[in-house]
Amino acid sequence: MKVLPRLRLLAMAVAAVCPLLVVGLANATTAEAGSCPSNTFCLWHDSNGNGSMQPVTTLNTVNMTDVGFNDVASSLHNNLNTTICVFIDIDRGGPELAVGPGHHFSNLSFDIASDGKSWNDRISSTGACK
Ligand SMILES: [Ca+2]
Repeated sequence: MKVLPRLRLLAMAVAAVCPLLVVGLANATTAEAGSCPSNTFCLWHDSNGNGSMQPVTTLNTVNMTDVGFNDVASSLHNNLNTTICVFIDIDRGGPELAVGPGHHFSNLSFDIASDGKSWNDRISSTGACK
């Protein structure tokens, strides 16, 4: 038979091509770092808008202890149309940092509070400035 060698060759070719090429799409659905919704003040766990994000949509006092975000924020973006303040202590206590509309702080470890220490991982409440 003349066909057999050809079939064998074809079988070998198919076997060589067959190993599956799995294309990695792991990062395709990752949210863009630093995106903050409109009419929202955003606090992020990490610098440059990375890590988990805590949204705040009111100038009323929000204690970070109540929302599970106490002393962890490392970057901010104010997408409200008004200035909002963050505070070292709950109930708008301690030093405050005013964040104007459209302003962001990409790394709070570079921003020093009135007590001489950086703002990184210390914010405990947000609300109207005093
Ligand atoms: Ca604090």
